[in-house]
Amino acid sequence: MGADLWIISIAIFCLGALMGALNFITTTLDMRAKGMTLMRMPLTCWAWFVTAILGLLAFGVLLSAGILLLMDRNLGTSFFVPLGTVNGVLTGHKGGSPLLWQHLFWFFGHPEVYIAILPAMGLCSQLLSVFSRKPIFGYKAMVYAILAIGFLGFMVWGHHMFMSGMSPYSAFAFSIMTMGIGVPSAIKTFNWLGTLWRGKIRFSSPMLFAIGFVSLFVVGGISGPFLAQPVLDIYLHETYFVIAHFHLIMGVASIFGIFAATYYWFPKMFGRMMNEPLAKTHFWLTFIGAYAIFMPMHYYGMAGGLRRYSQGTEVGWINQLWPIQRFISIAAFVTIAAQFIFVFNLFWSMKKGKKAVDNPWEATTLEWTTATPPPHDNFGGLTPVVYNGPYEYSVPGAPRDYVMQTDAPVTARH
Ligand SMILES: [Cu+2]
Repeated sequence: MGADLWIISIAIFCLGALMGALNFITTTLDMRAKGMTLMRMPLTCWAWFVTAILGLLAFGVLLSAGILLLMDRNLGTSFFVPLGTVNGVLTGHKGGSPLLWQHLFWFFGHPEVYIAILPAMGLCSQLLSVFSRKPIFGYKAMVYAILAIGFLGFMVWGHHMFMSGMSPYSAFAFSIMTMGIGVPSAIKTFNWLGTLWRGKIRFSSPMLFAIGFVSLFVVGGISGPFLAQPVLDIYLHETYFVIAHFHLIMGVASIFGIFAATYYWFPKMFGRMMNEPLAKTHFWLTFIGAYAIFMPMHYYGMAGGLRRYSQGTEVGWINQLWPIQRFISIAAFVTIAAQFIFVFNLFWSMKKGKKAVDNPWEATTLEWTTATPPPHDNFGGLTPVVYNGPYEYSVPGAPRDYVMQTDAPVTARH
């Protein structure tokens, strides 16, 4: 029975993988026929592509783990139940491993971090190029860095389990792999800075959020290598240092991606511009607010402040740290309040915003070649033909400072 289930599961997996591969090949060939080769794809699309693969591989594991957990709770199995109790209630089964649950959960949980942030990385790369009026620095390096981050993301789940009694040798391997993710992340960061360098920067609201994303990504990411050291992680585990780290990078940085994308594509979606002064107020309050919330958390965590405790009044030294908590709470309320500016701007601009032209940001990618808002099926039945790469800004000899992907080729940069 067990062996049959294995064979059926593996057969279903192989069939799915085969269908996915066929779909990828036919779609790629279709795109090629219209000039859109993989290396002419905007980095936003590359990031979504890799995110989709991560989603396929990671969520399946979470789903399986969830089904096993439900069976443990309801059907009398014992995948994760070590002794005869579940939540303090005696059950008739035992012999499972809670560590198995941790492994399955984090095999999903770590790639999930990249599922949240890769799309923001892709679209912020795109925005930095558009609003610096420069080609993205190192397009191919950016693509390979996304692929490397996606691949390494599946190798490092054990860094969430240093405290589980893991062998120091395994911990060392997970630690080295985790440090390895720093390499493609640094490549991306330097390329973002290289894109900004000497650009004719336009500080429109999508660009502010894209730059804010880079800032938060660096500041949130830099504490990753600290936490990747088992010896430091054993001290910092369950402290607010961890909260500060992952909220900055996975929470706020990704949310900045969502805001950047909304301000950028709103005109295309609704045919109207969002209000810039409101957008900039929203940016500055959120940007300063995010730092005001999460920077003090690092100190609170290093001083030993623990997560998941509603009060620390019994413990003297936690009492002394209470003003930090109070400051964080006030900063959080102010930052949350600032989000109502965004909500108001969103709905107000749909009705009252100034009318948008087809290509308000003077960008090069395909969505800006079609009408605003786009016709049914996006291109009115005419699939555009692509002649250029996605980041042809300040091209020498071109009539404008940008060459759209559908324009006749001026240079053969890609
Ligand atoms: Cu992780």
